[in-house]
Amino acid sequence: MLAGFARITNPCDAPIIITGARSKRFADVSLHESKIVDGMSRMRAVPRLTVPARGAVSLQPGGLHLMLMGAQAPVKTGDRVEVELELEGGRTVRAEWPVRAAAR
Ligand SMILES: [Cu+2]
Repeated sequence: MLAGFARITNPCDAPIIITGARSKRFADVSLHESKIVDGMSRMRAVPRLTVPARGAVSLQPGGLHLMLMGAQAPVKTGDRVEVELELEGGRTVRAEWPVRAAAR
């Protein structure tokens, strides 16, 4: 299981809405948000993520992140994982994420 973090910027005059994500290298990719509930970190799925017009959204530890599950092959530090973000309206945006060692 891997988590993906990034800053997503939207240079357009209209908001963009991310409705999903996929990667050839993982069986399942989803948007999650971590929240502290009763002192415990909990994750929930985020079905729609709005990136405001001329704004940005940060995927970061303890907050929004991409959850990558079911790797088709072992993923090593230094690999680059290609992820496609699905946008409302049917467009997709491709991004490449370098794999880093997990913080412990
Ligand atoms: Cu998660």
